[in-house]
Amino acid sequence: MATTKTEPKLALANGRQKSKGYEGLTREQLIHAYRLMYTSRRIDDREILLKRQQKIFFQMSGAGHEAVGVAAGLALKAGYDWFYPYYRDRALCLALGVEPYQMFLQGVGAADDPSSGGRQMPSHWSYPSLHIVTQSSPTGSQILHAVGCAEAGRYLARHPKAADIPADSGDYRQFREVSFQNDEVTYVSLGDGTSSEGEFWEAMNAAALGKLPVIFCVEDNGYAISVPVEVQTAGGSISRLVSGFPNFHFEEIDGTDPLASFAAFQRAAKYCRQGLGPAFVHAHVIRPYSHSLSDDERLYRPDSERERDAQRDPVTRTQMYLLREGILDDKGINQLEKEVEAALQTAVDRALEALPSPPETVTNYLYSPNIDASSSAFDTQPIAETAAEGKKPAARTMADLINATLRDEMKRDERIVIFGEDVADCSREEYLKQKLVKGKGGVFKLTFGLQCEFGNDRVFNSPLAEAAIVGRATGMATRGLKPVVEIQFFDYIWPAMMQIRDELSTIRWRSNNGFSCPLVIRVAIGGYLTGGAIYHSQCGESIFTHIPGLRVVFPSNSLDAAGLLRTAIRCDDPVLFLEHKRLYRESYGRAAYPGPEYMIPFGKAKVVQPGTDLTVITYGAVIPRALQAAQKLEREQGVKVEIIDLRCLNPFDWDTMATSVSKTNRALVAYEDTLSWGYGAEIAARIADQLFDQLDAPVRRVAAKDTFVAYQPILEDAILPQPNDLYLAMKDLARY
Ligand SMILES: Cc1ncc(C[n+]2csc(CCOP(=O)(O)OP(=O)(O)O)c2C)c(N)n1
Ligand SMILES: [Mg+2]
Repeated sequence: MATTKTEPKLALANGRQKSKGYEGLTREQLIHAYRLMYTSRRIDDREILLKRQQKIFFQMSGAGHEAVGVAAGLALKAGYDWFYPYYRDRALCLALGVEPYQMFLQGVGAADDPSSGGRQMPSHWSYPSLHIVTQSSPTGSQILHAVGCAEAGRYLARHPKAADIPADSGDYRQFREVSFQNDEVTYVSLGDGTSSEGEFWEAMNAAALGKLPVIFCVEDNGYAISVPVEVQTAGGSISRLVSGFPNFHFEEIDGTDPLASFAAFQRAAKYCRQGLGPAFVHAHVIRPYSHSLSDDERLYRPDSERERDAQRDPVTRTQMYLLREGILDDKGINQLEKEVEAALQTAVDRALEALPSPPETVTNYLYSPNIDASSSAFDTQPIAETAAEGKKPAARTMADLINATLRDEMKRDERIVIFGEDVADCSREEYLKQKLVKGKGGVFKLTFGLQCEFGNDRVFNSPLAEAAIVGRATGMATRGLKPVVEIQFFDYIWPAMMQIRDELSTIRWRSNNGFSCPLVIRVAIGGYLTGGAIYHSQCGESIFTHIPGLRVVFPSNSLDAAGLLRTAIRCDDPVLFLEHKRLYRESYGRAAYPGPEYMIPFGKAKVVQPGTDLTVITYGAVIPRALQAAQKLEREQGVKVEIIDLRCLNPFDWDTMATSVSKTNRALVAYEDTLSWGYGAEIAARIADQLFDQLDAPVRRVAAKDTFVAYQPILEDAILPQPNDLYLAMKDLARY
């Protein structure tokens, strides 16, 4: 496909006079800008050809968006500011320093593709040294990361010591170099259609609340695939809709005009660098090459409309401008274009020779290659608390020890920030200072006292927006902070699911270890609450253990909670830390404070009761129920049940399970979640597969009924697995 032509008489920037200059750009910079724009368009043309020849496998063009992209690239600083572009930002990336060859390597999916090593589609940019942060494909999920990135920059400017890497810290910091600039800006772009996503509005709100230095750039080409803007955006103008957000600097520009765009970005960047707040640049652009190669816009756009767009083609407009201004003559233009063509030819030829990564590398970088949280480095002993003479140290609840662990770790590591709904003691700090209130510290009080001790820079309430909690945390973690965020109830984790499934867990893998975002999401989970009902009782851990790249931990007692939470915080992977609400203050499983260095490695189960006749594999709130059932069975029938507490669900401890089942020859898998397709189904399948010869009985499961948890306690009892259900299953299996 060729570059779209426009009428030479069309002026750039509405007839800007020569005497006005070039918005601070020199003539050489203008030529450079044109070279970048032309290169961008020609890379698209080349890729389209390569796709038709089946030499690359996907194509997404930046055509029509070149002027605004180059303008942003020239106004901002690669490797200094931070960039969360989207797939139309080819010209921006070229302006920031990405080479055409690297773009073709993306297309062929080469091992040497610096953005992903062949894992992510082309036009999904990721270049760590330029601060272009890895891109996924869901529309708009990068926007919250940009907010978190800006928050991290500001946090580090206020807490520069947090960037230090203590010698022998033994934790993720050893591998997380942190850099920041006091006046850095974070750029994030999106299409007009993407502004309909809820996360966009969550991000705008968070940026306005925090007066964060984020430039939001909406590249409005009037369509989201086939859906026109007036069907997408109420009133047809995103600028009008966002105009009420406080603290913003707003720009609405012709994004096909590089000079108007450059001037807008200069103003936006200045506003952000001064710390006045975020900026919103609404750039009207065109989309001359359909949505993608899989789309033919002639099916929904008449020629007349497409021709009107073509009149505003940024590449030809800029070319005409250079000619009219006498910056380049015909010969100069020809020469430049020839140089670009020759360079692209060489780049394509080289890229076509590049090799893919060997297939055996496909699981590399799902997790940190630097820190193995299952290793003995995370196996430390509790240090006995000193108690008054003749007295035993106090037995602490799981809630107490989680709170203590958070406090200890915050003292040790200034990169830790805690936020979520209601986690602060009191957002109106003056009430605390005047001692008018005691403070809340979470609906379960797990974060009580932390804001008072560490300040509201480090412990703060977020808006009620779960995607924003995880998305912002992901952006912060990408910069090297260690967010330990809270999702108030597991039942409400679902708005964050896109962030967890498509961002948090994929960032390291899809960027081929270029970026990572180790953080901890603490979530109150589970039922047995007598009155918790459908929306305060859910389990569903298997939905998360099904996600590669995410560690999932589920302790059943105080000591394990403390040891595993510390490992979660110090390790280098994203961790979902599931805290059973019913166990928070249970008398079962209380323990003395184990000291500030106590850790338990991931993937190490615990035999909570040894036995010889039957193995019960379980975790969480089923543990005390299984113990009760097993003790009854032993009392009544002398059956000795071995109970294994998995503690960590990904990774999980297969060896301990296999050793036990090989000894008892009988296995019962028990879990609180609904029976079908639950976590235990995988365990049961593995036992059947790998220990078939050892078994004297079928592998059985005890779990919740395949329904929701009801409010009425009698119904709740009938739905969730009870000690008696476990007892009957154990008895039956032991007899089999
Ligand atoms: C969450 C999500 N939903 C749907 C899609 C499929 N999709 C990809 S691009 C696109 C349209 C985006 O339009 P717009 O934001 O205007 O950007 P443009 O492509 O026009 O630059 C859609 C629906 C997706 N990638 N992600
Ligand atoms: Mg669009």
